[in-house]
Amino acid sequence: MLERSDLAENALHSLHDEGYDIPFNTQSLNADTMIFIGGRTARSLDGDWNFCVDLLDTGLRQKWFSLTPMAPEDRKEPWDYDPYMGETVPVPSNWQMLKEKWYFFEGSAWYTRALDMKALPANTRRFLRVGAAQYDCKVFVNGKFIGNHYGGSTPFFAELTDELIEGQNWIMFCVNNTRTLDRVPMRNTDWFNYGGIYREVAIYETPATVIRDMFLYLDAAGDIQAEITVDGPADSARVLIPELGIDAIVPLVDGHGRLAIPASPDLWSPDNPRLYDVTVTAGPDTVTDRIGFRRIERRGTEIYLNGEKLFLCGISVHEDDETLGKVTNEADLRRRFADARDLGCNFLRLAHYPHHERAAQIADELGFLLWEEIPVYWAIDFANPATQRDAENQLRELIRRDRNRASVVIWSIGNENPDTDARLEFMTALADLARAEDPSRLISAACLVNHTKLRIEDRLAAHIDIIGLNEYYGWYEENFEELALIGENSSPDRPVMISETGADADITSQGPKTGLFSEDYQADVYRRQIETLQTLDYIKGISPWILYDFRVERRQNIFQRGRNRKGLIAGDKVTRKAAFDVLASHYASRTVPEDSQ
Ligand code: GCB
Repeated sequence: MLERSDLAENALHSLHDEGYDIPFNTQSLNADTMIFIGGRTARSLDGDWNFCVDLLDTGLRQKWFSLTPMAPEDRKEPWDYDPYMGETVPVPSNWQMLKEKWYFFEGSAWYTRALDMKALPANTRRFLRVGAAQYDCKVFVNGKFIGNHYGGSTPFFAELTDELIEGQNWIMFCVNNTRTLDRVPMRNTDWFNYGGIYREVAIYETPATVIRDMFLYLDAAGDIQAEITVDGPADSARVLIPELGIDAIVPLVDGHGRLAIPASPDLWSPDNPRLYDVTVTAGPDTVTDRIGFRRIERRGTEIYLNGEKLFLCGISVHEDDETLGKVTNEADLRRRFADARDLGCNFLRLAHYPHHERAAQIADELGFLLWEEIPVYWAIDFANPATQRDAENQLRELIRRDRNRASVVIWSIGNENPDTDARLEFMTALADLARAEDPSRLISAACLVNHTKLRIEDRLAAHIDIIGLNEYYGWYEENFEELALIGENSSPDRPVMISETGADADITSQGPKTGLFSEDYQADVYRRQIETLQTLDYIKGISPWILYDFRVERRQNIFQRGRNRKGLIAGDKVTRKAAFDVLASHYASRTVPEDSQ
């Protein structure tokens, strides 16, 4: 047993120490270590990585990361795991999708691969980027602990300038997807707890002066605000938008600078998804992006896009696939938008956590509006400062990743959380943080209805711009008439959107022909919902639940069989259910100009 070796200071201590993971929970890889990657060349580390599941955290207890690569015949001790040889898995992937015996595995898993590097050129830095790892990811390079990241769906970076050597290096990740009481989300969710490194991993080389962040948006006065953050010596940054004739110098103080640039861009909208090439240079570093400029506001109970009233014809989506799990790709994302287009949508709710960054890039290009969300879902340890730090960091990482995307119009800070004092304080801080990070978008959350008093009642509503409401009249709430009563009893002072509604339908041969879980029943719920919601004039959008059926552990009746079947399209992402057409014809009727009705 490795506990005898000099890797462990004391054999028995390492067997008995239950604080073994504390040194590896620094959360030092966070929003502050991000760099801007638009226009940079990535060296992909995707592909086969050595892999081992580690239910008991033996690897952290025994410090597997400090084992030195050695031929088996030269070893003096019997290693309990060999990071350098054995089974491999592809990255990105979720281990649940690779082997049946890993389907319900929750715990740590180790990923290891070699990386050959050339000598570090002068004045160069190196950064590792992981697109997403669910949930806690500890990074080790050449036997050294570099830091860890909390949050299953946002990217993180580790600077490796001083760590990578010329020749062969070893990168190791310990990824843990255990559901715990202090995490965001907590232990109980209505989606599958996928594990692993499921988005791309890459190395970036930058000059010594690196542009960490750039954020361009149209402000209320009609100027383009440019905010730049640079790490390294540079007095100014240059912003170029050739098609707008913009060539502006942003002075930097302590690496930060902001400038209002007068401009008259052709405004981005779903009908006119106009994007501009933007280049930012600071000293030797240059980054690029394609950015659309638009204004989203709320006044009274209305939402305005570029000064025009807006109704959000939406659909909610999870990041889930029958064979890939949470891994997505270009074709999968484009199919999603094509289906949303067929439905007549101008809006998608990307629930319940940050989706792959390509989603918003494609939405920018195709002209869809987006709601993006962090997984402050159901119960959260709202009174715990560590949980709050985690939620705030995930929100910051999401906003910094996507705040140049014109398509993203709403940051959602939570879903169906109980209205306690601790929650109000926690979520008000999130709303404030979102506004501080980004004044150019609206804030929402799925709020609560008082089902006894039959009215919208949630103290959080006063702190957000759009009141999201998840309601399942016709499904969980059987008395359908109450939906109209909630409408009559509520007089919100800001826009409301139905952020979820729907019903399950199992359209396989095992599904019922009538009643709950039948295709007809689902279609009928949609008909009745549409009829009732049309009468409530403060409702400014709907995004029913959900585009595709998705995998979830907690649904195990004979029709669900491990799936939430509220999709308008089955889990094959091809077979449309009758409710698809019901919603499509409603959205088609809404797009007829009012004066021709
Ligand atoms: C909800 C949740 C969503 C569930 C959905 C359902 O209210 O926000 O995550 O999947 O209901 O199907 O019950």
